[in-house]
Parts: sequence; structure tokens; C-alpha cells
Amino acid sequence: MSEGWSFMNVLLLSMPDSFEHMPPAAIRMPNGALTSLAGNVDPHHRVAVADLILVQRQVRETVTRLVRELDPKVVGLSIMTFQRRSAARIIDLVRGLRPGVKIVVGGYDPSLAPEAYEDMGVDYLVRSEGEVTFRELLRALEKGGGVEGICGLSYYNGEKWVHNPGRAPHRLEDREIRPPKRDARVLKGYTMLGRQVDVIETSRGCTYDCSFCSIIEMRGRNFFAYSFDRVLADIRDARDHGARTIFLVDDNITLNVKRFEALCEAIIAVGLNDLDYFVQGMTSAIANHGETLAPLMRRAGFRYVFLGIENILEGDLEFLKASAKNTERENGHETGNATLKAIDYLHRNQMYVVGGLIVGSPGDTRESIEANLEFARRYVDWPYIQHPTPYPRTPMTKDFRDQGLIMNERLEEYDGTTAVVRTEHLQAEEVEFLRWKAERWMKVHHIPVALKHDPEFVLFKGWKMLLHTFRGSSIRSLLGLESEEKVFERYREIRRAEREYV
Ligand code: B12
Ligand code: SF4
Repeated sequence: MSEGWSFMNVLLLSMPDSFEHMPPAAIRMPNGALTSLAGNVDPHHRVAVADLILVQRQVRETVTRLVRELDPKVVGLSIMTFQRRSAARIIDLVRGLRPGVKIVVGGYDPSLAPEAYEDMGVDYLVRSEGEVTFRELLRALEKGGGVEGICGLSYYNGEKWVHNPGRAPHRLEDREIRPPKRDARVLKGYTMLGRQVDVIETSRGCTYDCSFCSIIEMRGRNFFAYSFDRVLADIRDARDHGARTIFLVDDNITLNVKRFEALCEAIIAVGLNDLDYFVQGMTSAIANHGETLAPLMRRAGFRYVFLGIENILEGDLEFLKASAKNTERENGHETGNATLKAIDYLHRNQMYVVGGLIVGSPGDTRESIEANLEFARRYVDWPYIQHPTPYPRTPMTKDFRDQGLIMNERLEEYDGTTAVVRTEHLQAEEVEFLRWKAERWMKVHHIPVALKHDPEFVLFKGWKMLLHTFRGSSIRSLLGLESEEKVFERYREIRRAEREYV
């Protein structure tokens, strides 16, 4: 590379695609990666972060406007697998507007399927954690220097793609990764049921190896944590920027329960427990430590807990390699599935359970799926039921491929609630139909709780959520004059059209 740029405008974009359980009328969350990247480039660069989920129906106009106004030298995109097609379209759009711009991609999909980006008009691809790699890339562009020595970076050298050696996961204690920069955001409208929401990381990594999860291929089996000082300052910063709900996006915060309890105590001690918190956790950790952990969580402000229940049947848990994290233990001995006990602790402490279940594993029959749906109906406050989805390089993907059960290669449909694999006994559509039919009504049952906590939102925007949940229904279907199968077909057509974000 010959010429260098002294100061650069950088535009960072997250993709507009959302999935069934994130109705945009009610939930629009920031992408934590982009503000973290913004906080970690050298401060003389001007970075703008645009979460395209906020402008889902005006993607082209917004990207065009931002590129014209900001005149970026570098555009970065954060991409999950089901967002790959939208990313390709956005890359074409940006290239058309500014042919010489440098395009960088990062996130789970580029990291785990870099080959898919080789013909997409991309200049650089950042694999796994991005802060330091991206910072070093900008430094190289600034100086007009080479990028051969930047670990974690792949690049096109004019003839072929070169993949530099990987970068080891950051240990996070050394402050090399600086706090996120929320001022970089240029779009507004983040919300979780009417309250402004923000995301916070307190740790990264997981040491389990559930077969459907991308985390191990992404960064290996490890767990590193930020200091409480940094976490509390980050929460304060989110609050100062208007957040009233905080989503902790840690891969697995419940891996170190002692630390999680201490974090709850720290949140209470500094008075940050006036915010609502939302967290994802393992059933085993909550069942085995709920006596002390659950009351602390409640006092710290935790309100919704996403529980990775995955499945209530042992056979399915084994296939998902998720038995270990769902096992209850007493005096060191395994005593069974931890789910009910975990739910009981959370409910006794006035927290709500978002039930993460996965239905549609190879051995699943109509009865085994119904058993899981019935469980969700009885015990879960808000269902978050998905189908096994073969994301790049997960062990589960190999299992499904070996068994010839992958029925759909259209990646934009790999959103978790579209069944793209069949079971040995059921077609993919049948699996999806069973989930879809049951889940809509489970969501309705949570309305009174939401009404009590956020009456204004439910009264003024609740109808939008209902319309979203029941899209495909008609007066005829409500009167019972049309079959559910017909409504499901219509819902799937609407969903297909929705996916044309760009
Ligand atoms: C929190 C989380 C969510 C939150 C999202 C909150 C939010 N807005 O950020 C919720 C619960 C809403 C969610 C939903 C979904 N999620 Co999710 N989620 C996660 C989780 C737990 C952590 C992601 C995170 O924020 N990490 C912290 C940030 C800082 O790290 P990061 O995103 O990896 O970014 C770093 C690098 O990737 C890189 N990077 C990222 N982008 C970019 C861009 C550039 C330019 C560069 C240079 C670098 C770079 O640098 C960053 C900093 O180091 C992961 C992982 C896991 N253990 O399960 C799954 C995960 C990302 N989710 C996943 C999926 C599939 C989904 C869903 C489609 C379905 C689902 N499973 O629920 C939906 C879709 C959401 C939507 N848009 O509608 C998959 C993605 C798999 C894949 N191959 O695409 C993961 C990996 C889980 C899995 N199944 O393995 N998710
Ligand atoms: S416990 Fe959670 S983060 Fe860890 S491997 Fe399993 S699904 Fe992934």
C-alpha cells in the first residue's frame, strides 16, 4: 500500500434483519460490537455507528444518506449468518456510492465462514474479537503500511485472499480493550417494550460445548471477565445516554456464580439497581445456587432471565450436547434436570422466565415436540422457542449434514424460527407449524404482566405487537372459517417478504 490517510471517517453498520422473537415494534437493541469497536480506534478518527435495525424499512435511503454525509474512507459491517444476503446487498450499495471505500466485515458469519466473503467486494475481514485487530488495521491504512503482521485479519492482496494467523482471545483484565463509545451512534430509537435499552458486556467466552452454539469455534473454550469498576462505569454511561433497561450480552455470565453474585452486590451498592436488567443464564447455575443468587439478582434489578432450557427430554439434550449445563446437583451428585428448580427460584423472586427451547432435533416426533411446547405453556413466562439451525462450523451442523436432514440452504432463513432441518419423523414445515401455532398464544398470556409494568407501552403500542404475533390471521380465520394451515402459509409469505430489507 503506498498512500496513507491521516484522519479517517469510519462508518460502522449492523444489519437490519431481525427474527420472530424480536418484533421491531417492541424490541430494537443496539449491537454491542460496534460501539466497542468505536471506543477502540485511535481517538482522532471520526466513527459513526448505525444500527440498521432502527431503520428496517429505509435501509437504502439511510445508508445512502450516511455515506454521502460522512464520506467514510472505511465502512465496517457486523454480520450474523442469516444476515449475509442483506450484507451483500449493502456492500454493493456502498461500493456503488463510493467505489474506492475500504470495506471491512466482522462478526460471527465472516469469522466462521470467511470463504463466503471472498467474492463479495470486501477488502478486509476481521476474524473473532475485533477491537485490537480493527485498531491496527486503521493504523496501517493511516500510515499506508502493510497489513501482513496483523493477527486475526484476512485481506485481498489484489490476487488472492490471505489469512493472517489468528489472534488469541483478549484476557480483558489488562484494559487493552477500552470502553464502548455510545456517542458514536447516529440513529435513535432503541427500545425494549417502550423503555430505552442498551447492552453491556461483563465477560466473554464459555467453557461448555453445546453442539448448536458457535462460541467454541469462534474463540475456543475460555472465560475472561472485565473488572467491576469498568462494568459499573459502563452501566452508568448507558444510563447517562438514556437507557432504562440493560441487556447483559455475556456469552455465559452464570459460568462463575460467585462473580455474578458479587456483581449483583456491586450494582446494589452503587445504586444502579434502579434500572431493569435482562440476562441469559444456565438452568444448572440457577438451580444449584438459586437460594443465594436469585434474591440477589432480584435486588439488583434483574427482571427477565433468558434460560437456556433447550429441551426437557434427555435424548434431545444429549443430541444438543446440553445435558451438563442443565443438570441439577446436590452434594456433588447429579440429581436430574435443573429446569423446574431454576424456574421456581426465579418465580419465587418475582423474576420472569424467557424460556429458550429448541424443538426439531433429529429424533423428535410430534409427541416429543408437543411435550416441550406443553412445558413452555405451563412454566415459561415468555417463550423463545427455536429450531436447530446449522450455523457454519458448529458440531451440530456436521451431524445434520451427515444425516442428510438439512432441507434448506437459503441462509436468510437461518433465523432460528424458520425450520430449515427436518427430523427423522417430521418434515421441517410440520415442526415449524407446531411451534408457531402454540407460541403465538403463549405470548398473549404475558400481556397482563407487561401491562402492569409498562401500561403506556401496552396501551399505545401493544396492538402492534399483537398484529406482529398474529400476522397471517384474517377475520375469516378468527371466526374459524379458515384452517390454521392456511394462516401459517400466509404468515410464511409475509415473513418471506419481510426479509427483503435491502
Ligand atoms: C447477546 C446475543 C443476542 C442478543 C442480541 C443483543 C444485541 N443487539 O446485540 C439477542 C438475544 C437479542 C440475540 C438474538 C439473536 N441471536 Co444472538 N447472540 C448473542 C450472544 C450471546 C452475544 C453477542 C454479543 O453481543 N457479544 C458481545 C460482542 C461485543 O461480541 P461480538 O458480537 O462477537 O463482536 C465481536 C466480534 O465478533 C467482532 N465483530 C463483530 N462485528 C464486527 C464488525 C466489524 C466491522 C469488525 C471489524 C469486527 C466485528 O468484534 C467484536 C468485538 O470483539 C451470541 C454468542 C453466544 N454465546 O451465544 C449470540 C449469537 C451471536 N446469536 C446468534 C443468533 C443466531 C441469534 C438469532 C438469529 C437467533 C437466536 N439465537 O436468538 C437472534 C437474531 C437477533 C436479531 N437481530 O433479530 C448466533 C449467531 C450465529 C451465526 N453464525 O450467525 C450466536 C453466535 C449464538 C449461537 N447460536 O451460536 N442474540
Ligand atoms: S452454555 Fe451457552 S454459550 Fe456456552 S456453549 Fe452452551 S449455548 Fe453456548
